Amino acid sequence: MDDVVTVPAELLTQAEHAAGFSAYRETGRRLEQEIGNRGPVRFGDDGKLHPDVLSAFREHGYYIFESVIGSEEIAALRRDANEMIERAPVTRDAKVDAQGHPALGIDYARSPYRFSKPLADPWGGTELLGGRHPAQMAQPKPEGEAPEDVVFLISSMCQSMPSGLRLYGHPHLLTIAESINGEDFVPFNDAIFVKQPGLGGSVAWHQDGVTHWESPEWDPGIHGFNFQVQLYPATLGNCLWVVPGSHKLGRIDIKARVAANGGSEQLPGAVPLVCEAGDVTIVNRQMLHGSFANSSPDLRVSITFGFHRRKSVSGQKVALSMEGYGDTYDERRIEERSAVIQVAIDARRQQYPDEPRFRYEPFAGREDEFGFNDETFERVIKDYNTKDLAI
Ligand SMILES: O=C(O)CCC(=O)C(=O)O
Repeated sequence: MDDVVTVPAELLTQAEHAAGFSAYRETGRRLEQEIGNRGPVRFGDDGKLHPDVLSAFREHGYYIFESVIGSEEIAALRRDANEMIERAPVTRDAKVDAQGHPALGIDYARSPYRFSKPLADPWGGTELLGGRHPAQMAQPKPEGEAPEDVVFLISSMCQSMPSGLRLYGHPHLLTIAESINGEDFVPFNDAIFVKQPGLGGSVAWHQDGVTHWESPEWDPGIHGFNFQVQLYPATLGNCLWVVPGSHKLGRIDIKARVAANGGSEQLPGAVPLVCEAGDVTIVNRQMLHGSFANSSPDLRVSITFGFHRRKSVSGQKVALSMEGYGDTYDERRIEERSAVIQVAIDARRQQYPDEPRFRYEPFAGREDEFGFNDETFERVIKDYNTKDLAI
């Protein structure tokens, strides 16, 4: 076998790291094709996500919807996302961007940017984010000159990207969220994963949820799900990997899984979520999932945002990156954060007046209070991510 990793992972070059994945990728791709959880968005006679798609999602914990976002909208999202990347602080503590202009977000309540070292794993093996990434991924050495820090994760898309706010009001995506989490579904958060070619860091294997593992009401959907909208193709070399069915297993001992796999990050049974630009994935937040250092030549930018059942969030203690932003998710907090959806629906209507508009039940009859305008930007959108509903 010519692609067995024979040098310690921390000493790998970028090229050795990439080459060490070829058999793993082939196996994963075959399994993904066997499962077949991909295709266009399909709705049933009731207007909700088609029951066959919903049950395939519930069975395997993920689904890839093909060609959901059209090329013009993808182009606008790319422009806005690129601008956010370009306007990032030039180093993680800087106040200016690479052009010497004030960096985007220095006046926001929460900085929109998270950085990693090139090809590094910023969370694996640390206590960050509730210690939910217990095993560190391989951190190969980048080829040639590499910057000290690279942008890894960007938040605040509904405030910073006009196209991001409109995406948040997309009728098909919101119908999917409603079909999975009920008419009173609520938002979680949003983040853009940026995996720059030859530089992008890894996201160590993890399960997202932290709140309900011991709950007597635990079930496979209790921690909600995330969308990822792909702005560029997600390739075998840079995509997100998931372990199908793992959302039903409860909390997984990830460290033990990696140890049982000889310490290798190439966990068996995983499938790669290979996508074209404009495809959208849904992934149950209880899935075991992660992505490897991007030693490939291809950029991945994945706009990630999630939704919950209202009852999973209501009255729960703040968690994950929201620690420090309130104590519990009370009715007022849920109302204020959910209002972003209603404003996004109207921002989308203004841009695409002929598209059917999603009716968000919690705000039915109150649409006029939440039209998109300067007043609602100040009241609802500005610093909305200080009210995220993370569990
Ligand atoms: O896209 C990635 O690389 C990581 C995504 C992820 O971990 C998440 O959505 O929770």
